[in-house]
Amino acid sequence: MGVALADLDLDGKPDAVVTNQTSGTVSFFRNISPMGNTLFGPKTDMEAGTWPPESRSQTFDRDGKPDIVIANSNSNTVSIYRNTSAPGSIAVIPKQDFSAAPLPTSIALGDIDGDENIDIVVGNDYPSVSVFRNNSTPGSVSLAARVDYPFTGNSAHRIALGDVNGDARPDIVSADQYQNAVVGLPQSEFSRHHQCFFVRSESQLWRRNHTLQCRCGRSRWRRQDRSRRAQ
Ligand SMILES: [Ca+2]
Ligand SMILES: [Ca+2]
Ligand SMILES: [Ca+2]
Repeated sequence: MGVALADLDLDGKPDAVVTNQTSGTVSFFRNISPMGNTLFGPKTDMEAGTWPPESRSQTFDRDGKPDIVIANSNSNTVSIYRNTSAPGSIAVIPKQDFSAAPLPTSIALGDIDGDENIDIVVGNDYPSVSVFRNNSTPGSVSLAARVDYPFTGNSAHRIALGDVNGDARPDIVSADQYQNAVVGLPQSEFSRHHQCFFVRSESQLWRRNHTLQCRCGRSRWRRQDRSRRAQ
């Protein structure tokens, strides 16, 4: 089960979207809270894939209305619900499915290639990390074929985006569920710059490099590792 908050009907109040793994559905709750209280209206259920663990919200089609994306772990798909709500009423079109790598479990959203369209990054338990470049136009959601990246850990179970190495491009960081590790995947494929993978054991995160593979150029993270090892 996962939850995302987004003002779907643009009434100024964040609404809730919940994925239900057992039933394979997504529930939409409109926020009807009066000042000082928390109250959601009756849920509206939509069909999802099989065993959806996570949801995220962003405006994919640049129409100003936040859309919903979910990962379906057991059907190996990512689904997008395009938001067609009007103020006071939540409405989305039925899911639009995109083929994912095996066992997609986590989602992070960000503009990977700098074209101002929000892209979708999916962490897969198999393990790998997939990037779906957003090709949407206003009123229509479209994703390019996913690009899969190898993952040095056992499971890209929870991922996040951030500029880890200071090059002003979002990088991918994942918690590895089964290896007690953090795995970083600095962005490179779109910019043709460096690409590195590293794994550190959780208990020795800042003391000793556990595993390090680097396929190119300079890495601030690698320099940090060396300095730590010298201590
Ligand atoms: Ca709302
Ligand atoms: Ca939208
Ligand atoms: Ca983009």
